[in-house]
Amino acid sequence: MEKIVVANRGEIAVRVIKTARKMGIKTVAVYSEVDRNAPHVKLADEAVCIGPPPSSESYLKGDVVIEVAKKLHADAIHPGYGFLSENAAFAEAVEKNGLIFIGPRPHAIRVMGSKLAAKEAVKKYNIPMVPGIDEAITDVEKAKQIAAEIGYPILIKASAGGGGKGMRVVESKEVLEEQMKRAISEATSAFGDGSVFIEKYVESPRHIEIQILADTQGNTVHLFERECSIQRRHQKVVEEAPSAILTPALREAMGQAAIKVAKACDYVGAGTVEFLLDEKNNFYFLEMNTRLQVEHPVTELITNLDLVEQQIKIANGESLAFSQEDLSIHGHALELRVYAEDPLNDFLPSVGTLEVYRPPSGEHIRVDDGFKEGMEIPIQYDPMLSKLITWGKTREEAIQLMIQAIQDFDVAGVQTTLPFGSFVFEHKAFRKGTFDTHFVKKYYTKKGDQQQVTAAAEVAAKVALHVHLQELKKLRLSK
Ligand code: MV4
Repeated sequence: MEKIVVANRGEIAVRVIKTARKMGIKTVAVYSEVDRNAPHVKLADEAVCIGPPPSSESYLKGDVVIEVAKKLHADAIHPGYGFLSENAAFAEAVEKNGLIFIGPRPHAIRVMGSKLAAKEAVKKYNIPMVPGIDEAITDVEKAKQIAAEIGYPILIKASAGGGGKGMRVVESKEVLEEQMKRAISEATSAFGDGSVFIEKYVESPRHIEIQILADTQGNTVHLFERECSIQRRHQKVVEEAPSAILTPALREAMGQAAIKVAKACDYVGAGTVEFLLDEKNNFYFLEMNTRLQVEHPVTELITNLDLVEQQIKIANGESLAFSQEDLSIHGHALELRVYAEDPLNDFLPSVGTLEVYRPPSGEHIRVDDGFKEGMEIPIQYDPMLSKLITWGKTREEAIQLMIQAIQDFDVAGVQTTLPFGSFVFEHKAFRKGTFDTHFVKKYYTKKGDQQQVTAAAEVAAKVALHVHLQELKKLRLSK
């Protein structure tokens, strides 16, 4: 592989380009009109403008990206995450044009893109799944019958869904019909596919996912778990590896289940198998993400592997250079997603110019970003500014370093989720590891956050006063 097109923008485009360079592979950036001066454009060996700012007219234009790759004689396309990364038709078109798609085969993307198809595929592999049905349902009476069998509360899910869209909790049979109709209509308008199914609702789950790698020779390994329970409205904010609560036995069981899920769809490349973990530590397969994920760095820091490098080697037909026995967990890693959002204003995007942007640096601090000071934050895309990642020999060390790194991160011009990060990492429940997916809803109030801001301001005022008085003293003494 000599040249790859990076079909993405922002931090992940920068991330992919850096590894390609390390491997001596040339890179081509594609960009929209609003990204002309973006870091990924400057970093790549070549860059091609592919259209106007809206994603639908630029970063989602698969045919245009393929044209660029052919014209510039690239060998492969790395899709990053989002945009074209989980588009089976795109992966297929890439292959048909004689190029390499750095990711799984179209078949795996297609199967895992449908929750019902995914359930069907893993059925014969004995993977624990939440009690429920594995086919689309439209008949309300039949739904009531099934719900009575599994017991309320139940959850109605859209087969094509993602990010919680088309999902409805149903507490009793009286509201089932209404909720089912809503789920179907939501799924139809959001995905053009109104297929819904029913599962037992797991009330206080943790979200644990397993990273896997599979080569074209049939070797599949897992790279342990990431804990992603700290999220708000299906948007992850904090991730860590390993989880604070998995035992070696549970880790091994989940790892083996993840490998079986990967085998069930003939997976190739880097992928992630999502599980729910209930209060009794039962785990259930949810879905598989057929891409490199935003939170992959925490896995890199505990395994000392470069996942983009692994993706490229696998796409190049190389077999994995290690087996499961060679892998182990080193220390603990945390990631905070720094969004240009205002935590005091319901996390609404905070638009504007990055007047000040000075990320922290130092040993065991990693910042993955795609912005520079002075840049305007385009409103057309995801408002994630950067990922702040820390590593420690222990979880406690990683947390302390993270709290320090957040304080040292200077951003002005827009509001960010940095103070929200401090709230999480200082929280007792987080420190103890006793949290689930309801953490933010349960503990985070604007008032609490404002109190923290006020407390910090008070400390700052006291320090300023103290310094001022010292200066006065010095002045008097020097007279
Ligand atoms: C669930 C669940 C409880 N019970 N399924 C949310 C998005 C999709 N990936 C699956 N999701 C869930 N499925 C059953 N049977 C709770 C969630 C869920 C969730 C899962 C992972 C991370 C955060 C979440 C937040 C709310 C609900």
